[in-house]
This record gives sequence, structure tokens and C-alpha cells, in this order.
Amino acid sequence: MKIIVGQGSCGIAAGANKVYDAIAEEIKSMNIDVELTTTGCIGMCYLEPIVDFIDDNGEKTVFVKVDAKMAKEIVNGIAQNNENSNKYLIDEIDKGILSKQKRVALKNCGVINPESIDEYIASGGYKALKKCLESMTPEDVIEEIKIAGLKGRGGAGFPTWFKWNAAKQSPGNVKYVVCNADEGDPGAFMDRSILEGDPHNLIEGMIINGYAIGASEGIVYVRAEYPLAIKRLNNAIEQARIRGYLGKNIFGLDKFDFDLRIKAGAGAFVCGEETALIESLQGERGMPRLKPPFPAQKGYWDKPTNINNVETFANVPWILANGGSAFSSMGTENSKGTKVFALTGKINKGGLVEVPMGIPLREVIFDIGGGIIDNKQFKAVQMGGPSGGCIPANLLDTSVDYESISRVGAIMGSGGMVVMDETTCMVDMARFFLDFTRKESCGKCIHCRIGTKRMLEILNRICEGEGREGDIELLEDLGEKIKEGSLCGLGQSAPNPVLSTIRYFRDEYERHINDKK
Ligand code: FMN
Repeated sequence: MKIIVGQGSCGIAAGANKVYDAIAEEIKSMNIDVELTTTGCIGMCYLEPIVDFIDDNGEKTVFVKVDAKMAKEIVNGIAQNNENSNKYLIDEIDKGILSKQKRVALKNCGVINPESIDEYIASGGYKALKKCLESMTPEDVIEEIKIAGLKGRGGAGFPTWFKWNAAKQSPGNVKYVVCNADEGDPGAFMDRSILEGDPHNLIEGMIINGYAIGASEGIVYVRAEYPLAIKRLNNAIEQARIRGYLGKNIFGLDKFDFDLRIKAGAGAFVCGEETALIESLQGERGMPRLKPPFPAQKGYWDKPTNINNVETFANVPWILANGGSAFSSMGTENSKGTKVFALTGKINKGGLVEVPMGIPLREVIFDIGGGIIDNKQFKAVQMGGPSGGCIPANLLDTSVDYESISRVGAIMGSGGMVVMDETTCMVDMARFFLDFTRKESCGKCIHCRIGTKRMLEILNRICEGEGREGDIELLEDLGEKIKEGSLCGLGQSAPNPVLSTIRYFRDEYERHINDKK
């Protein structure tokens, strides 16, 4: 008998630690032989705490929204045979949500114990690394990533192989691999889930990257507000070192040394911008550098550095194990593979999903996400966080791929989807995101520092019933200038939520201005 308790941050927030303790106590008091273990987030955050019960025949029963009382009944075997427990059983619809997904980056999340390297190895872990070191040259590895068509999942969607190749080609013996795990978009938790649910997958992806570009040191820059992620990643790094997957002479092949360390983030959104991140890593204030030179040429301590996002790295072991063409067989012409999305806002089934690129937005929000809370009307979805834009109801059949999403004025971004219903004021929503970017502006360039402040002043007066004729045009004009003139992606994208809501919901702005208090 085995009992698995989901203990990602979402499970813990819903009471999973108490459930775990109650189960442990009951097992002890009954003095029975039950294996009790833990796992990360399976993505169905709205059903947490989730407990899997696996009987001696391997039959699995999934219990949802479990409390301490129910936990004891599960151990007693009462729950499995009790009609009253039906409300705790996962239903067919929710099971179906998983089968609609394609899990590559999340393949082990919510399945294996993230604190056990043995479970990672048993699921095929570290095989891709072994294959690379034993039978592939660094060039072969980069070629496989090119065949896969993997694009960076951190927001910009830049081809991964190109960056790897640029770092490899840059002269010098000292090179670095950096993982961007700063995840600062409001409503985003894709990277946190991978770090908490499958840290070895990230580690394996980074080691493979180190081999491909010729780096022997890697750094994971993790958002400091993710203590559980940091704890599990630290534990995984330690285990990987003990087993010889990290450190000198990996696999004893006398071919490659690589080690990893963690740096806790400095707590600013802009520190997720790759050059500001490098400054922060070097102990400086997190402010973006001018590009070029790009990090692949002059990055950490001016050495060639490859920076990728957590999800980007988490795809790498799967690609190397299954082949680049297996990955590129999923998705669309220009957007290959799968993408992880965090569903939040006014959606029934809030959580984390991984879907093949090209899936219609409607399917993600209605078939997988279960539609809108209280049967209200869907109004829009904000994609790409504060750098992105909103997509209104009449564009719900838009294909989820880089090109289609940017054609309608949003961006794929890192994967946040904030769903809004008929009651949401779109001007207020735009103001929320602009207020965020204005506060997070590092102040280095004037367009971003002053421009976002002026736009926010205009939005404030519109929301407070003091809007003036010409304010909408002023917002558009300022927005375009800030996009053009800002130094980094923060300023270049900060006006997007405002511009896209003006594009699709101009009447709401007009109503605010015309129907004054
Ligand atoms: N990329 C991330 O992976 N995580 C972040 O938290 C993140 N935050 C960013 C914040 C700002 C203001 C900007 C402009 C960019 C941010 N990016 C973030 C994108 C990075 O600059 C960079 O494109 C990314 O780390 C590259 O990795 P990828 O090619 O795997 O996507």
C-alpha cells in the first residue's frame, strides 16, 4: 500500500501538510505497513489537497480536497468503501483534463517524489545526459535542439539552439550556464511548479547545456519568495553531486566537469530581464545592460553565458531522450512542442496545464479550465502578464502559438493566463498592470521611468471619473513612444496591457470619460 500526498505550494496552502501529518499519525497508531510519500503539483490546484491511494494490486484511487478527518479514513480503508466519501473522489471530468494535455516539461510533476533522486532515475532520469556524454558531440546536442525547434519559454521565444550555438562559438575557456527562475509575472507559477515538482529535470537540462556550450559552472537564479523551490532544488543538487551527476568527471568518463549553485533573487521584477539578472548575480543593483553585446558573448563577469528559462531547460532531457523530431512533431509550423500555462482569475479550474502548441484558446479555457466561475460570460484573457495583452471573447478561437497570439496584440509570454469575466473593468485591469510596471521600473531610462508614471496618472484620472477628451489618444501616443524608446523589455512592453485594452475595449475607456461622476 502506498499513499502519496501532493505537497506543492498549492497543496500546502490548501492544508496538505496537516493531511500528511494526520496520515503519518494514523499509520503509526495502526502500526501498519504503508509507504507514505510526497509529490509536487499535478496542475489541478483547485482540487488540492490531493491524495493518491495505491492498493497492493497497484490500483490507484485519487482523493481530492482532503482534510485531516478524511486522511485518517483513507488510511483505515474506510474511505475507499464508503459512499459518503464519494465527494472526495476525483471525478471522470477532472481525470479527463489530464488526458487532454501533453506533458513534457511537467512529465514528472505530481507523479514522482521531488525529494528522491531514485524516483527520478526510475522514471528515466539522467539517461539523456548519459546518452549525450557517451555518444554525442556538443555539436550533435545543439543540432538536436535545433531539430526540435525549441524556443525559449521565458517570454521572448528566441530559438534555443541559436543561443546555445552563439555561446559555444564565443571565444574563451570559462563559460557559464544560467537558469532564469525569477518568475515575476503576476499570475505565473509555471517555473515554481517545475522547481518544486521535478528539480532533477531542470538540473539535467542545465548539465546538458553545459556540455553543449563548454561550460563547467551553472547558476540558478531563483525568486527568493520561492522557499520550497529553493529547498527542493538544494536537496536535488546535493543528491546529484553524491551520485556523480554533478561535479568532476561526470559518469566517470573523464570528459566533462560541471557543478551548480543557487542564487536567491533580489526581489525585483526587472531582475528577470537577463542582463539585469547578470548584474544582480554579480552583486550589483539589478539594472539592464545595453545589448549588444549579448550574454552569449559577454555575460556573467563578461564571460560567454547562456541564459534560459526553467521550462526551456525542463524540455531538454525529453528532447535528447526522444529525439528532436519527436518534439517538433507536436505544435504548429513555427511553434513546436508544448507550452505550460498557469490558469488564474475567474476560471473554474485554476491550475497548471501543459498543452501542445496550436490548441485553440477556447479549448484551454473552457474544456480544460472548465469555463467561467458562476457561469458568467467570458470577457477576455490577459496573456503574457504585464508585458502582454488581452484577447477578447470574439478571438477565443485563436491558436495558441507565438505568431497567432502576437497577431492579436498579446504575447505568449512565459505562460500566465489571467481570465476575466463580464464584471471586470478593462480600464481598471490595465491600470493594475501599469501600476505594477511603473513600480518595478528600475529608473535607468527616461521613457520607462517617466513615461509609465505619466500613463498611470492619465489612467488614474480616467478611473476616478476625471478623464479628459483626448486622454485615450494621449495614452496611445505615449504608449508607442515608451515602447520605442525604452532600454529593456520592461519598458518596451509596459504599455501593452493599456494599448491592447484600448484596441478591443475602447468603448469602456470612452464611457469612463463621458459618463463622469
Ligand atoms: N525570463 C524568465 O525566464 N523568467 C523571468 O522571470 C523573466 N522576467 C523578465 C522580466 C523582464 C522585465 C523582462 C524584460 C524579461 C524577463 N524575462 C524573464 C526574459 C529574459 O530576459 C530572457 O529572455 C529569458 O531568460 C531567456 O530565456 P529563454 O530563451 O529560455 O526564454
